[in-house]
Amino acid sequence: STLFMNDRPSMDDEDVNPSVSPQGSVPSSWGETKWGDTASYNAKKKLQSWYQSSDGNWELAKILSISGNESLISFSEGKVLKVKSDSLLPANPEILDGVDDLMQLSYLNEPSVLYNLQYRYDRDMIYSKAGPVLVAINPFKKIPLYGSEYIEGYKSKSRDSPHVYAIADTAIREMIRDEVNQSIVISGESGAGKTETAKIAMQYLAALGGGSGIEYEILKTNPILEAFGNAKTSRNNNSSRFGKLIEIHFSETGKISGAKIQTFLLEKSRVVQCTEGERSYHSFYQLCAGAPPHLREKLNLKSVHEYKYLQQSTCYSIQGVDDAEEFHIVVEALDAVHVSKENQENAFAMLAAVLWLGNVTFSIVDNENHVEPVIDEALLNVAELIGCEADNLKLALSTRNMKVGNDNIVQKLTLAQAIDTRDALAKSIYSCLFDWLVEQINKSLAVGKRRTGRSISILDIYGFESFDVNSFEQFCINYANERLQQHFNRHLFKLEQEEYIQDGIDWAKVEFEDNQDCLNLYEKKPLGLLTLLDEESTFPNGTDITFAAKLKQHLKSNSCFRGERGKAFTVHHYAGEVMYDTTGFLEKNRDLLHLDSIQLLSSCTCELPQAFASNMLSMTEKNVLGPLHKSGGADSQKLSVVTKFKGQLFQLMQRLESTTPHFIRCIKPNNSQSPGIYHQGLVLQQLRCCGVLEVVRISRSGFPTRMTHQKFARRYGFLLLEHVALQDPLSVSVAILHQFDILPEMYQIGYTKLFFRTGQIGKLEDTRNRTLNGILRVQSCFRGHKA
Ligand code: AD9
Ligand code: MG
Repeated sequence: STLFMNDRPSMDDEDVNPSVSPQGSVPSSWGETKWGDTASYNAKKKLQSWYQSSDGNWELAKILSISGNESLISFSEGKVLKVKSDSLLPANPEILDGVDDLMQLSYLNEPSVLYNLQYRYDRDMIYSKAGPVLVAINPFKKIPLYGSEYIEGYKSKSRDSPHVYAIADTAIREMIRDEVNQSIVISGESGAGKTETAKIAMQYLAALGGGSGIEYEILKTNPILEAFGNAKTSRNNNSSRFGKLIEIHFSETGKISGAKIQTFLLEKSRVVQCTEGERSYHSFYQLCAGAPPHLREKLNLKSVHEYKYLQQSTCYSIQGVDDAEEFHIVVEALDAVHVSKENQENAFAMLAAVLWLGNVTFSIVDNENHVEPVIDEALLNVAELIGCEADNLKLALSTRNMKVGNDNIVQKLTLAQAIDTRDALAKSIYSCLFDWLVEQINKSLAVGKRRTGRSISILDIYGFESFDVNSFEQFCINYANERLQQHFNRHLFKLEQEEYIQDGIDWAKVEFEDNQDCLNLYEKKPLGLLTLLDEESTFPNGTDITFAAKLKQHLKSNSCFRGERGKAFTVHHYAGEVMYDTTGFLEKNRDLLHLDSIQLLSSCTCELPQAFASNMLSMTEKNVLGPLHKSGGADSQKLSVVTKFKGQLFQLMQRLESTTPHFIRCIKPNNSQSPGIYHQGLVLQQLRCCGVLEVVRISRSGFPTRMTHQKFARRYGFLLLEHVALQDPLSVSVAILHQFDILPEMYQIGYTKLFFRTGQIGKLEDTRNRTLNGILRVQSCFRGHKA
């Protein structure tokens, strides 16, 4: 796709503009080359340049002399090299080292941007602006940028360097000023720092909107959701395995009145299956390590090493994390959101039940390989923890009731079927428990009846993932990230351009990466990845192999798709290529829980299993295989996991579309989760795929601030020294622009709106606020006198 902007930078411009261009001013010389383009730089003697060494890293060098196409360059350590002139890129003058906003760079090439971010990163300035977008580079260590002193600083505007607090502050101000709901959309790869960033934003909102005590509860939702929804992966020791949108509501007076959390697709498979080096959900390890003696006894808890589900990976602990201590933090948090002690124990009992279910074993009971669970400690513990007869549990795990014609038949299960049934039960109990917790939290945070105010939503989903082996979970996670990337593109590129065109503004084209093709690959009907997956999932004879074959047959001509050998296929995502292994795709997409299992839960004497069962029956009726169906899930009416997920994502996007978005891009500087290591190639790849540089280009040449003539006149008209009352809004607007000496190149007047370059409106807002405060002071003085 193309994007339009005015002032196409000239490639011939040789002069470096050495003056720091303050926000809002337009550098007279762009001197930039195309993003990623290493050619077309007119080398000049004595200039600082970037030279890409054989390891791919960029180094600063000075041009000593030029002859023909070749330049002699010297490095700071004294080395001299003869290179092709067109392999050099211009570097910015030193005075621009470490600027706050990439918009201020005279040269906006890859090495300059990388260097600027690294310069700041080395000095613990992990936040930078890329036009309207906040770039956050994960420090992987504690840095002293947070807490009340900083919050106060951003609130009072005595601090203004890029920060999550500054973004949160803008969101609050714009919510109040424009009376529009806001959103803070955080994206980035797995381990880039999204969840931490979301918490930092919440901290700021809680501090500014606090007072009622509800802000404390809101902050306490984090340890709970992280305990039950995060796990150690090979990418991130605290990886979110669910997506989360938290909507924080404010009253008219700007105080928090409540909040609502929505979660997306928890990775269930982790409960029963875990890769080497990773862990299952934190909650299991925390419970086993931290439960007090009476609870240990009541739940028959053992150490983590005794549970088969946890034994699949030999990793039981995380460096620097004390699971027992975390357990106490979670309990405290559960107290804070008013989950009763009784309910807390009920919830922990469900965790224990899941762990013991994993230890249930089977033995063959006839010569047709049918099995029954062994009646041992594990089975008896599960029965006790969920509150059912051991015999009923045994039946549910070894038989299946089916209706054939008018007859009810009881089918015995083979070992593989029994294990599937057991694991499906464990997964359902866990995911129901997770949903139940979210429900409890939402009850506690519920917005009061007077829902008059506005809200700020914070979106933190699982980041883009690419492992050695990628399965159904990555397939869904990366799909969600594609949707989010499109939202980003739409707001920063497409809508921007459309508005210029509509309002008759001068502009010229600029390219940006569009990911519509990849979304089409997923969503197109009837031949997209999702429909093909659903179709195959409903075929009784469909297997992962037939699914893979079908993909190859129908999608081979799609440029974002590549069939691989065997059961694999590759998708070309905006963030890179990912090869998926279709093993388990169909089963995970069907996500069946047999009616026998649900009936078992509903017959339990304990409260939670009953609640889970009725929830499952009411909400996912279609996902249940009951006696009505023959076998295997041949019912095409069932709502599959991807279909449900797609629906959720569409809804999410709709909700976000009704808000003013603020974007934060988290960047992971290395793959080893270590502080102080800045891997240029890795950072570059992330900057490239999320379009950060194009955003800077647009912002620098575009007019990011806009207001209708009417609104502008209404808002600032009273500041006019000469009264132009009763005049049309456009004349009033023009008078204001003149009075404040706004330079002609700093704005454009469209048919319906005024468009401003960055920073221009700030001057007006400041004067307005000062004047208004003055008026308020006079008024309160006046009232004081009267009283
Ligand atoms: V995933 O997609 O959920 O796998 P995230 O959420 O992007 O991922 P997360 O916020 O969990 O990453 O950050 C990973 C780790 O980086 C954290 O556990 C911290 O140890 C570290 N981190 C991230 N941001 C900061 C920060 N601002 N200050 C200090 C940080 N450490
Ligand atoms: Mg996360």
